[in-house]
Amino acid sequence: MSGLTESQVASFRENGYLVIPDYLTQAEIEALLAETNTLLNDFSLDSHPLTQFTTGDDDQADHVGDDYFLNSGDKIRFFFEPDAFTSEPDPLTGRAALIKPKHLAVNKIGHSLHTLSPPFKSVSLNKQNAAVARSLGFKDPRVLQSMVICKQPSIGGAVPTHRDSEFLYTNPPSAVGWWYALQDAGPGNGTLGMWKGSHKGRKGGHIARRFVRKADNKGTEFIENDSASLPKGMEEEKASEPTDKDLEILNVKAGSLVLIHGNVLHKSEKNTSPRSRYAYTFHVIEGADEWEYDKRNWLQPPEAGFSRLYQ
Ligand SMILES: O=C(O)CCC(=O)C(=O)O
Repeated sequence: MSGLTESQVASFRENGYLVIPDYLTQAEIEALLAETNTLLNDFSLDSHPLTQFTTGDDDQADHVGDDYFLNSGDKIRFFFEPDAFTSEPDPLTGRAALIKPKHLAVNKIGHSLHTLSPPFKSVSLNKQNAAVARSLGFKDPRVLQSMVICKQPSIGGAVPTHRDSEFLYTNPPSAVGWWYALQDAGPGNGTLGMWKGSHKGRKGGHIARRFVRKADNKGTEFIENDSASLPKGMEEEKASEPTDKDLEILNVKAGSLVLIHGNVLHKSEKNTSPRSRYAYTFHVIEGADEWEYDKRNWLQPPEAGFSRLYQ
């Protein structure tokens, strides 16, 4: 199985991301969309805590702090769009109520599709991805935090600017995101915006803050990072702070893979269009001994450890 070409690796190292069109076959795209629709239609609201998902900074971080979220690392769970609810609580239940059918109200499904859903597992833990990881220099790549991000028509929430290693921190940083467009994603329906080269540098690319579980395990917060903030081998690379002229708004077709360096700054806007923007993403971290997975990360490994990509 061939991995990335030399020029693809060079482009990833230079820009901090790489778009590979037609990475998934049409049959794979259809199988993943069918599975997504089945999951969205079949899950039950009966015992659902109606957890809303925001990746917002600071004051919103508590919203992703309930047990339903914190214990979802080895499960398939459903997180709602904040804009899918009434603004006032229902007088009978005392809770905000859904104003959309549930399949149009979900922000994301996560976080272990790569182990629990056969179609998602087969596009995650496979030889092609192992070859890509080898090209990127991984010694013992481990897969974690898989999810479908739905970006529902007109209410699909924005994802604020962040670096993935802030959330899945190893010391030193090693995360890379695999992001598959399951539908066309472009300006208008909440596609990815990437700051070219922002993974590098004395300032620009540093992991300066981290998203962690609070000490009492009740909720999450951002803290200052006082451990290594750049991946091995990048310590000497210098670049200036990213500016908006470095921002590329991706326009990608369904089936494209976007590889996202864990230190690169990126975001996505709210989907205000009538077209959904389903994407499947998982992350890879270095599992070899010299990289320590942080015990305060929101997602902790299952007993058997995170899924190996090299078999
Ligand atoms: O799919 C999106 O809108 C954002 C994804 C993202 O930022 C991530 O997976 O790190």
